[in-house]
Amino acid sequence: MLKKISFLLLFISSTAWADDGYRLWLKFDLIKNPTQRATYAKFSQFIYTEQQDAISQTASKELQTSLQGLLGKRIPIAKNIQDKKGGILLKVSATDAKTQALADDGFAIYTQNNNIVVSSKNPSGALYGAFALLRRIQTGLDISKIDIADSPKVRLRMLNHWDNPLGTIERGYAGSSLWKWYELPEVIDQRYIDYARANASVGINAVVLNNVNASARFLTDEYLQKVKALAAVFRPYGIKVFLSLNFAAPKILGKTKNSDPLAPEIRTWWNNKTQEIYKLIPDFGGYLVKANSEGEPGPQDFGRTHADGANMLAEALKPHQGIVIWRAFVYAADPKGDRFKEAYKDFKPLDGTFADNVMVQVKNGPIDFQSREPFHPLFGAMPKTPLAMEFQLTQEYLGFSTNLVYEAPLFKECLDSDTYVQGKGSTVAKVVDGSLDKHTLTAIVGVANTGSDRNWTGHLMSQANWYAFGRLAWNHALSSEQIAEEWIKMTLTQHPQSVTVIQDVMLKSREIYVDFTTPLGLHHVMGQNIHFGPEPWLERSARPDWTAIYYHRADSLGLGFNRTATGSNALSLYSPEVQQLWGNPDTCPLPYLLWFHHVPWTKQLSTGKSLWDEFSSRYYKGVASVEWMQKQWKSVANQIDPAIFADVDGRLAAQHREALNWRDACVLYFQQYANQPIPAPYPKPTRSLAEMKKIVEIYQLR
Ligand code: BDP
Repeated sequence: MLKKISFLLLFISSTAWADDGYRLWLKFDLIKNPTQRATYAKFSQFIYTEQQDAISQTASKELQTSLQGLLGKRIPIAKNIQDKKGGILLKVSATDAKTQALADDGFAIYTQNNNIVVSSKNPSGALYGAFALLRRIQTGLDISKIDIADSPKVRLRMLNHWDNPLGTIERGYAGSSLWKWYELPEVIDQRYIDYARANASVGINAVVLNNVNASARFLTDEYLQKVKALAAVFRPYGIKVFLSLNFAAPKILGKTKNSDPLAPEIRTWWNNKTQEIYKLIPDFGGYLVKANSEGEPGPQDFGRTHADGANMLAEALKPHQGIVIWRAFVYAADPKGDRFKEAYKDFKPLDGTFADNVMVQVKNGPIDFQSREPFHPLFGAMPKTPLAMEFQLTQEYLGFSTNLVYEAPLFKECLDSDTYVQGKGSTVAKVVDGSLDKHTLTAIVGVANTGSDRNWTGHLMSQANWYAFGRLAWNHALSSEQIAEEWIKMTLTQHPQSVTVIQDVMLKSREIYVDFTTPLGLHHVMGQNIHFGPEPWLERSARPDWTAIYYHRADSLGLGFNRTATGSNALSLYSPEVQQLWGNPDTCPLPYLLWFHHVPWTKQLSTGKSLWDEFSSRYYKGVASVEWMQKQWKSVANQIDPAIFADVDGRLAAQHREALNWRDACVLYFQQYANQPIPAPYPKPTRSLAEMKKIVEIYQLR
């Protein structure tokens, strides 16, 4: 009997709950409160649009199915409006007074004659407006007197997939590639459509399908047919497709003598290839290029510059309105140099020499997507070149898919940083959105964290990073708090107290991760190759700037990389105001301290503690904070779907285990140099440094 009851309970709970996370923030479940439902229903009697284009049709279809879910009734698509009231009108018009001031893709939503009007200049605007209206309903906001206008701050809101032709993903932690290359172009997986919906719902309008370490195979007819099929799925959602290219493709595919960008034969090859692509995909976006970086081919192989390479491709794309996005992630291996300065050295002199359909894509920080980096010194240093911001959503350096790290605060910290290049307020965001130097070609890019895992991102909480990225790429002025709140309410729960608890955990999560891995500006001490776990003792690698000791420079005197005038002087790449802010170890904000200074272990910091005491305490605090996150999460158990609850709960336990590894490894390793005891009240690790090294060695086994 007992067995039967428990089976029944299991059955009920798995039908009523058991959310596998597939629906992301687009759940559209029935609004439970009937009064609230009725207020929304008043404005959802019908949907009407005059537009016949595919994107507007998507907008009205999305409204229809989503509202049906939320309100529990079918909403008709009206053939005309005549005197109808109580509906939603999608209006695309460049002359509507409300749309005059909007940018492309922007929308206005207002009430008129008892209807809600979503008005925009182009069909994509209608789609984004429709999702914005739905978001208001999903999060329980009033729409009865709605009157809003919203425009994206940048033109390209783009995901970069690092996906390979055989289905693996470089730095992917959520399964294999979403793109089932072998099945394409014949089989169209429903996931492609759901992926496009999710992107459109947050305003993402461009996608690079393949890894920046690009296989030339993507430029063959075999793969271009597959790309064409994906482009057709994404088109009705307002998403353009781009490809990463291999700079040596002419030689690899065309058997040319070389791939010299100034050789007429090579230019012709690219012109022809580009024409071939546009014949298949008339709205193809363009090329993303990683050149002369980490072994990838590039123009420097032929004594040419990055601009020579980019401009050759720009010329091929120009007649088709395509663009080149050329990455600035380059760094020569110089054991005496400072990797921090490499990209600046290569790119700054090229400012003003790029064709007008070229953008240079710069990572948020000068090294490589660490948990905290100062903003990249190229921001503000190339006023004549449109710079795209590259963030990384996939958690390569943020604990893969077992660590809860909400990335919005990391993105915001960079975007809100002041470059001072045109005086106070010259933020990185203003460089990127074009307002500082009057650029209209603008982009914010995120390296995708999606994969074939049922819940898309491995860690369910990492869905929030995809969501936050889209929202911030649309409007970098939004706060991390607001974005978290929206996401939680749409994805996890609307229970007010639980929303607050989860939001608090999310907002603190990045700082907690920094504390138990790389506090006070320590960087690049992770396990080599796989970039997981601690390996601060790493002394030898294929390149000096892939070791840990290159960055932390620990010795008996102190810790940190001196980048002031007495050291590498990387600080000199910034404006005088920034140099002043970070240049003095007494006043440098603690989060950046070890990025710029070699600090004596005994130096007293602004916290009142010595460097060693503060530094080692952070690891203990970090671990304790993970325990706090676990406790907070358990406290909302009753308000969260049990399957999601259990999954996140398990991942938090894994995070705790990993945090202990980081703590013990780093504290014991650096203690050898500091030569001081672990500060009270913290206990000495029970494991030895030798044991920690063994644990991490195993991480590196293949
Ligand atoms: C590093 C990754 C490497 C990428 C490279 C890049 O470790 O896999 O190829 O960045 O951005 O973070 O090109």
